[in-house]
Amino acid sequence: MKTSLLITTLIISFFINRTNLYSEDGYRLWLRYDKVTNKSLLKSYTTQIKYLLVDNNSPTLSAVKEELQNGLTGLLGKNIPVISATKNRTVIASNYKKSKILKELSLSPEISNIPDDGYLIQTLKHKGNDIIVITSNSDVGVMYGTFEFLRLLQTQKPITNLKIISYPKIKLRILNHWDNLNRTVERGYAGFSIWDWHKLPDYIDTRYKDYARANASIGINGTVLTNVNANAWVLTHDYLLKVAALANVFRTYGIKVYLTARFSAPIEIGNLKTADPLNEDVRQWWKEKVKEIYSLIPDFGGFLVKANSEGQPGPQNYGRSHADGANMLAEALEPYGGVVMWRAFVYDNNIPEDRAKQAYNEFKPLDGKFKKNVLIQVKNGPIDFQPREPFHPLFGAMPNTPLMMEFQITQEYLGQGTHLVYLATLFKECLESDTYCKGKGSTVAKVIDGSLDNHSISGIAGVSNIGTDRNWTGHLFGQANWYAFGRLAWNHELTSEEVAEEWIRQTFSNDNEVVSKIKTIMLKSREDCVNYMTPLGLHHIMGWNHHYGPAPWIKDKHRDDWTSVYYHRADSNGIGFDRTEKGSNAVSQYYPEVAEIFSSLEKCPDEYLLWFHHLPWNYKMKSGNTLWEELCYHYYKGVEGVKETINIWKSLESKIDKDEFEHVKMLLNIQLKEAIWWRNACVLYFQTFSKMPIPNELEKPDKSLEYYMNLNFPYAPGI
Ligand code: BDP
Repeated sequence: MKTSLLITTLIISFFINRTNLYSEDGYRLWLRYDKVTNKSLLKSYTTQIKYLLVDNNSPTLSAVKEELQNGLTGLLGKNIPVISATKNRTVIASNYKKSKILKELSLSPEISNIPDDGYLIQTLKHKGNDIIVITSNSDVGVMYGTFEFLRLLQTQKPITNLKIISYPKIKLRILNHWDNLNRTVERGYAGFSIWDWHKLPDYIDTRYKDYARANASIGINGTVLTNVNANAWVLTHDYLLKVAALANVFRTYGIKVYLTARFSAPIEIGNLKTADPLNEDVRQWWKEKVKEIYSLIPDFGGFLVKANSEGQPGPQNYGRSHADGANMLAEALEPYGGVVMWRAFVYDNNIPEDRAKQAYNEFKPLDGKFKKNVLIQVKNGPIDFQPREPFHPLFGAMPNTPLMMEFQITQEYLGQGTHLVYLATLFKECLESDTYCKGKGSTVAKVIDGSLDNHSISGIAGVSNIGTDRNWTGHLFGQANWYAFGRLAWNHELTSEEVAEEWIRQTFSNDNEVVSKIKTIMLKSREDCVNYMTPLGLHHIMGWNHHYGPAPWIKDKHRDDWTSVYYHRADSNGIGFDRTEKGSNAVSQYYPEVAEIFSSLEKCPDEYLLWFHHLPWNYKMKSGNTLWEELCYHYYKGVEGVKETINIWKSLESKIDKDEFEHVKMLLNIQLKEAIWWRNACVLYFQTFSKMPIPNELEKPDKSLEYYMNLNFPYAPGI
């Protein structure tokens, strides 16, 4: 009797502790499908979900079936049989246009009007049977609905009386991989490129499918496989076969592939003497190339182009405009429905003009001159993915051209691979900015979703943070930024908080303490980072070339616009870039309502102060502090923020998988070290100009400025 009791106890405790034995490596991302922990919800789910019916066949619907089977088996802890005729408590996933079964049900009439990618999830009674329907007017819409349904269960939401209608606000939701053919990743901090070019097209890594699943689960429907600093070689026939092999995997999940087109490809791989976009042979070469691509990849998405920027070739090499270049490619792609995403990230150190103004100057006059299948891809801010920038003045300035948003998910300027910085707040800050281009409420979001100017195409791109690291993104919390990009691309009205909460529940746990504490950490993380790196509107003061760590002292390089002193302009009189009328007048590129705010010292938010104004060190801030004191307080506050994050994280030790807990803890310690490094280096450097003391109550840097200036990182990642 006693031994059997002991054995029973041991078995029970084995199962209770099972989760502790299993160590989590992050590979499953937010698609973990672990068994629902809330007992009463689990019971309610298992009574409502007894069978699964996926009618009609297509590769996408097979993938839907597989996902639902795996997902439900995991979440409910039991197998859900697949049936072919409706029974009580069936989940039906089906394309409305093709389904006979659904026609018999009294589905919400709205289904007929839901745009293709959208879906309806509805609970219904039919002939006495309770059923749950996931449907859409397209197969991929059924897939998006499926992932939403699984998300409801993963985040432990009730599923009785469902009627969810959802469709994306933006049409092209695209990841940009800055991946090179040798598998290095420009600004990548999560290992090497996941595209194993050498073994393609014959070897299909299982990661490709998991990559596609993850993207489909958040609505991403396109991927640019190659770096914007492009290599023409990817357009050779052998490489196109490799691209086609990837496209074959992604197609099932509604993801199109795109490539970066190197403007000089006709010379480099086509034996032509020129790449002049108005030259007939060049135009013909691109047409032939595009034809070849579509013969291999019938649903090829199109080209992303970086031209005449940072040394990349482009139409201006031949005295032609960006419109000439973009239109040549657009013409070649047009018969097949492909698009050109032409980047507005252009600036030239030979032009004696504030770098922040150059893209606008170049592109605004071209509004209306692009072919219908061209989108202009604009970075969120006018300089370059800094921890904080005002929105790019091109948003709202080109009403006749669809403008795409380009965000950077990889944290080139926000702590790279080791800082926990949740970017949804940065994305939202930009999307919600009011351009005033059509009066109050003309937000950047409405410019890029096409609603303000009735564009038929719209797009948003995120520079990927994905690599070969087992957990995909290096830092586990990097996954949250991939997730947030996709979710906001689908629906930019979601709040940063909602997205964070979804991600936490799917990634860590539905435990309330875990959810609320991690949410606190995530929501403040970007402001902490701005504070310890570039407070009050400072920008571009990072390390030379690798962009790792602080280096506000960078000067005397071959390009002024790649130095730090160009941007902070600190001297004994003060600090900041005067972009008002008295300075570079970059403010004039904004609509008057916005320009007035940024120009005025009273109205300009502290967050953008030194972006737009050069001010004396003893300038009186709204807080009553001098500018110098305020700068110090912000730097110190940033560091305190990271300390606070570490304490919150530590308090969750018993509730987080051991390996994940340790992984994040170690990275947070690195983040703290680096936040202190940023703070000390910047405060000491700026002090050489302000000649003012660090406020008394703040601890003094323990190292000298010289020490920081002598640090060297020849092997920093990402270049
Ligand atoms: C900069 C990166 C550089 C990219 C460039 C771009 O440092 O590696 O090539 O952006 O977006 O921020 O083209």
